[in-house]
Amino acid sequence: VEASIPEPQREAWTKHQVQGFTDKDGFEKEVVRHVETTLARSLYNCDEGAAYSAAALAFRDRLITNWNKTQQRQTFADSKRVYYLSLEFLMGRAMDNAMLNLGLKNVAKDGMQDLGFRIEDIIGQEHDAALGNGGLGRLAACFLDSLASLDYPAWGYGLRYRYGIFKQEIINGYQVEVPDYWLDFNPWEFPRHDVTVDIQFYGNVRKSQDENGKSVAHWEGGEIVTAVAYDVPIPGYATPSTNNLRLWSSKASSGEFDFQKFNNGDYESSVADQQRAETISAVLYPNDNLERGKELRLKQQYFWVAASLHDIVRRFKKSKRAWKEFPDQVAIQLNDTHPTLAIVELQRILVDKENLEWDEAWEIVTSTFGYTNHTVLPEALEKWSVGLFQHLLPRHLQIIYDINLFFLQSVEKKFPKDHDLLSRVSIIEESQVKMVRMAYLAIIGSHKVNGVAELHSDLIQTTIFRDFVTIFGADKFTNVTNGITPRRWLHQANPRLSELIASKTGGYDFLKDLTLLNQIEQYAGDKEFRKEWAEIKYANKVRLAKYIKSTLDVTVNPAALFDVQVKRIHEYKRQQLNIFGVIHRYLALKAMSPEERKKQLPRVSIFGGKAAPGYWMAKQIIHLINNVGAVVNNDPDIGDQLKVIFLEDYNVSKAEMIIPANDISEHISTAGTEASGTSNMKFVLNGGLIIGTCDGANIEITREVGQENIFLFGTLSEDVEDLRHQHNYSNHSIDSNLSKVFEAIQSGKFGEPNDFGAMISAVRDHGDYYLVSDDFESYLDTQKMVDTEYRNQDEWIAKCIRSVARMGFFSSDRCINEYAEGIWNVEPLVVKN
Ligand code: GPK
Repeated sequence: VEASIPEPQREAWTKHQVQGFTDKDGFEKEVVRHVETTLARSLYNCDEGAAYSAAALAFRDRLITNWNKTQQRQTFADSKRVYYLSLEFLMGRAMDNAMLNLGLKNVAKDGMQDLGFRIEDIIGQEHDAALGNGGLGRLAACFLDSLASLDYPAWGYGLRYRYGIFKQEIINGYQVEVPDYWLDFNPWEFPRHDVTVDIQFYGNVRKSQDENGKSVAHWEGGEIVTAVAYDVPIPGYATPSTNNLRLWSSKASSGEFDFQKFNNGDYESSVADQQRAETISAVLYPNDNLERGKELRLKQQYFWVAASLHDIVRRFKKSKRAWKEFPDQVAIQLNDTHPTLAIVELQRILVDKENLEWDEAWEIVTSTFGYTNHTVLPEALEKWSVGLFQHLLPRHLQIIYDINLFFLQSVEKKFPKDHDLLSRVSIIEESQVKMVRMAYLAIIGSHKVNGVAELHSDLIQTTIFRDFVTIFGADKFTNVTNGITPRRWLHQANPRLSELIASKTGGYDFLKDLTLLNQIEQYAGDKEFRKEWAEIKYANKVRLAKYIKSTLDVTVNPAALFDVQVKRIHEYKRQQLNIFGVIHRYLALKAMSPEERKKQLPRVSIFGGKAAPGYWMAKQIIHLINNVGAVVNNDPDIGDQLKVIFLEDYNVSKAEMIIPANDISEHISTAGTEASGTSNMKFVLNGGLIIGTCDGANIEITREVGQENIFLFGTLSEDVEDLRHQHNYSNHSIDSNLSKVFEAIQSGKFGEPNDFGAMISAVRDHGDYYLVSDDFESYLDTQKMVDTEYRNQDEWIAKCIRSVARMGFFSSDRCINEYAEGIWNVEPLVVKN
């Protein structure tokens, strides 16, 4: 590796090498220096915002020291690296995580106190980095934490959106979206104005012949947009390893800024061109489990994929290895189909730019990529019209046609004359408007395809991708059950619980090997331990109750059972089933005598989550929840017996406060629809029990914690299709409890009934696709069991302790190790301090 500084001058560099602070004094010195120089303020005008900024800058400097070491080590070792391509990274706040991963939180806490601030207030100043919608984006963030903590040489690649997921406001019970402009001050990124890639769009393809008579494609004309790298350091826990998340931002290329126009006085339109270029990375599409085929989205995808691949190839070429070694140096994981164009782009680079033969190039491509599927919902499977491709990426469309041709020829050879099969597996869907099926392209261009929980991986192999299992064999398809990082979701979100566990397991090793949690199982019967456990839970509930009081002015009793469902609002996730259950509970309470009512177990039903702005039904569900809350919470007959809370603007930092306060959490999707779920893992790890369906990772959670520690109900996935069929072809009957709920809504008790007409008829008149009516009775029965069991607090807490003890499997460390071994074939690379 070449160094820019010649040997004789390196001594000065070594002598002055930045070490970074290690103690309180060093930290304070850095904070004061940043307040007084970087921020140009002083002790006379340092508010909490400035104190946060300075502390964050101090930690950023500290991280970058480790980051430099890690990158140098990786460059020298030149071993295989993993590249995780994701359109979403839902990182949340960085500072608390950085402090904990570096083991410097106490240093910072004491230091800030010396300087006149409380660390919690300072942490609270940070704006979430919300570059994601929900589970898929948060999974990517947990993976980055695990990759660094396990010392894997890994890079994340994504887009630097100027606007992350919108901020949700609730106005008169309705969701209102407000833009999330989060880049005003972001100390966690390093702009790399020297790391740029020019990206081409539109234009046309000219073919010529080289000296050997081989046909060569030239993609010409069109427009150029420049990608600029912004690097975000990702610290591992209890290791100096600090990986890189590289986010691309778009700007007009300097060649593109039209000086002709400018000189002719057409200043406005030259600036407009500039803005058009910047639009590419301007905004995150706010859809979860839904694809809408917008041109700008495809532009985003190609922009990001092309810039990332250019970067990866540039790094590979430095090593001067032969192309066939590329897959020994590079593993690229596709987080859903969003980066599928990377397959086509690498083939294009190898064939058009590097002059490799098609077959040799294709062998390299397919050995490099792995594809993770995150959903079986048909409306979420990406398809792009051939026309749009032809217009935006003409050369890529040709390559897709060739990939498809060679693939179909191989299928034809193996399964002669099965024309139905050929049309079923063709990358091109021969519909009215021809479409490119991205999932098929991803499968054909990868060496492994995985689902994210056992049931989900089985389902993709037996339903949406079954023809591909026939063609490629079952070995190409695998399962990697999702996981979560225990650093953020236990240690950071629930420090007291983490401390209690550490006190019984001999320190914090469990944060690196979560299976060590099994050592706390022996304390499930220990009175003293249970008492401490219950105190921590209660304190977490008090904290949430205070937050509810301050934001919604509703008083909730922390002794009540806290029942939480927070996640994106979607019909398949069935928040409607939950709120119908709440209405049923309310009606039942109203029908009781006051004495009887008092004997019931008090409950707080807590909801939260965003609806995609264009998802009308999801917005109606939010509206109904809020209307029910307005009635129930103000009904003097009800008092503490039932409260219904909708928490505005659910995001990562709110999750860190809400999840530790749960007694019960709801994961009640229609069986077969939730690929995995990851909040189910977070809730149990924080000492709550689940009410859930046999879906996604709920099934494996049951296997781990034991059937007696989870409240399962509802239709099984193998019965879903038959039930749907029955709904459509026979009279679909609604049981009396659900009918009464509908009647109450239609009576106008919860606001204008017409607002909720469509929600009711979806169940009653339009086939009840999500099986709300089928599962309603068993849902109510199971909630009754929850009430009964909660009354026995000793046994309840014992169940929670046993469950936490058995959650080791769900660490994202286990999950990343499975990817590393089974898909990427990469080894950790230890960085010395
Ligand atoms: C799946 F397809 C998608 C999507 O567009 N967005 C998203 O968040 C989620 N997901 C699944 O819905 C979850 O079940 C799963 O746990 C998560 O991805 C991570 O795999």
